[in-house]
Amino acid sequence: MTRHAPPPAYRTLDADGIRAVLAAQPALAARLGGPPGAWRVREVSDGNLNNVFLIGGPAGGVCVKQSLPHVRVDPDWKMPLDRTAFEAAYLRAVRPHVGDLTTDILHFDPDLFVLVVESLDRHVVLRHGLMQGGDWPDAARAVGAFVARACFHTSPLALPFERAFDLLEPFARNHTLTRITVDLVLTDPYRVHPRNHWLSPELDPIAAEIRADPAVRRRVGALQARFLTCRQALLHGDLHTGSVMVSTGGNQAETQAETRIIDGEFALPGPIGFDCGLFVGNLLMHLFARGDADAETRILRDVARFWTTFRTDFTTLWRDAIAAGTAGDAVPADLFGHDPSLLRQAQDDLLRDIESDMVGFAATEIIRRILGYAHVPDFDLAPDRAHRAHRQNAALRLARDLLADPDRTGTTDALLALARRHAQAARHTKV
Ligand code: SR1
Ligand code: MG
Repeated sequence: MTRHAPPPAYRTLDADGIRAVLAAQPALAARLGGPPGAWRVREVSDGNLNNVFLIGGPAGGVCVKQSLPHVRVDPDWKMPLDRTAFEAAYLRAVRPHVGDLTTDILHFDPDLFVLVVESLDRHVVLRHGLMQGGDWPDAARAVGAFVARACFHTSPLALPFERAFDLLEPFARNHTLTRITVDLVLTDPYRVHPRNHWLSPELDPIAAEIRADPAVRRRVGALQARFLTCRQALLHGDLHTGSVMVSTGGNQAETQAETRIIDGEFALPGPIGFDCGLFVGNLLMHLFARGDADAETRILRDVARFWTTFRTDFTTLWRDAIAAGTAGDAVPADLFGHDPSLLRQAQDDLLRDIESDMVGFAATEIIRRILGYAHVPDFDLAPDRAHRAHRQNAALRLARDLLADPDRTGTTDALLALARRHAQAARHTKV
């Protein structure tokens, strides 16, 4: 799917171009209703890579996402267009298993690299909602359920290996975006590189410490190997809080708030703990960015809820498939002579590996979002530069400790305890 020069039919769409593309698709035109001239086109591009528009008509709305031949936030960084094709393929692969935890794909244009999905115009990006002080107590559970279902059903735990390999193979060619992850997430922060940057010289010592620590480097090497060699399931590949939409009005009083996982363009075969770790790492950064006791309670609650839901749902799906005789080739029940306790131990072993990967990848996500190329805006919540540096420093120290001692920190309980300790220490240190 990788192409380096835009195909002749490709052009970057403006509002009129979007109206023309939608008008040419009768089902989309009917969904919007009225004449194309009456459709409102609003650009809502927020990520680093693509143009995104919400289109509203008298009858309804759609969301249009188009790949650009470069990184959206850096036009000098040229890039092939195939990422929306991977996102469309990811949606097709997981939607049957996750239903309304993601969006319905309405149309994909392979010449324009335009993906049309349901409009989520009554939702906000979870990261933005959290930054505005909102609380979505069910969102972490929904993301846990999403990862459990999407990963279980695309793995050889659920499928004969031939079907799993056929499903995963096209995503192994998502080279451009996987290269971004290998470089920006898992490599750059551990070397001196011009793409790295951070906002305050106060972070120079911890950045140097992280780069120099042999235990950190050893663990990062192991995580790089896990990421590139452990093809457990089809991953979302970029599951941060900017890839989660929550319905507005969601707060403790609203129990029916909806959660949707979007933006699966980084999809690839990989270790399940990578998706878990990106989500958890972004939750933890929000905790440190806010820096108050209330955020600590809510975010640690969400981390625990995410993991508990993921673990419970994944295990249940697996046990149900075994009971129904439909499970895949990996860890087959008859290997254990129908000894249920031995089978449970084998399942616990695999879940422990995922949990330990989750903690490691959460740490690498924190480090790359503070010291690498693509930062998160959560730390802008700090009242001034000194507080921002202080909070980022605390998050980085947590991440460093998680990487340096994986045998002691590789469980959710250990992660929660250490995060609490670092958050409280940061609160009680004078800035
Ligand atoms: C050049 S892309 C930088 C980052 O933005 C995306 O959302 C991914 O997180 C990627 O690492
Ligand atoms: Mg994205």
